Amino acid sequence: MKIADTRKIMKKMEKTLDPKRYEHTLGVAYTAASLAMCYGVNLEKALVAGLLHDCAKCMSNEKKLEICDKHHLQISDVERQNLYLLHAKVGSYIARKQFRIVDRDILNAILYHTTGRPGMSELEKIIYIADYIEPGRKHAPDLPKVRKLAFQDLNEALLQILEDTLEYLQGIGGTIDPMTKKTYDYYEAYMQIEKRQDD
Ligand code: DGI
Ligand code: FE
Ligand code: FE
Repeated sequence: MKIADTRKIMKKMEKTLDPKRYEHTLGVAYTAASLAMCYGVNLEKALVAGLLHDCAKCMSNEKKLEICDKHHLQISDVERQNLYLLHAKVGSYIARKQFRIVDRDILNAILYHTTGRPGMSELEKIIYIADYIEPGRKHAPDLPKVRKLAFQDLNEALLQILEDTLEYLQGIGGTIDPMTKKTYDYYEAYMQIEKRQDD
């Protein structure tokens, strides 16, 4: 069964998002599709999650807060201090309600695309990584290295991005979401264990 009408989602995103965000969205969708090909993950799911991951990005803070309030989506302290973080939670909600996505993995990939989470699925990792490495991204450190790594080892790429993100946030004095830190700690330990098993 078809998961969703990707062309319809694309048209809707073109209307909802500003041109730069739409370009980024296409970049993420096609990068996610390439990673899905590389790792044998469902291609259509990667495309749909990529297309919808920032569907709430161009929404005003008031509107995001209103949706959270109306539909009882819990807002954490860090989210309240950094309202842009809410676009992931609200985006996942919109994907379910407005785009009728029922696939839990796609909804989680949208929900955790900004912070990650411990024990991410392959699809969640792919969206998290594609968001960071898509061709339109210019400013992150180590981009050529991370882009190559993404097609060699999903977990290594994930850990590198988490490390760079934490460093960036510390540098600008941004509040670190406990989930971002938890995800980093989890994959840092996970990779240590994996390396020890290789010895
Ligand atoms: O929506 P995008 O810009 O495409 O990407 P995104 O949803 O991954 O958001 C990226 C921004 O989120 C980037 O500036 C880093 C920030 N971010 C990631 N983790 C945290 C965070 N910001 C805060 N305050 N705390 C976090 O833990
Ligand atoms: Fe985002
Ligand atoms: Fe994004």
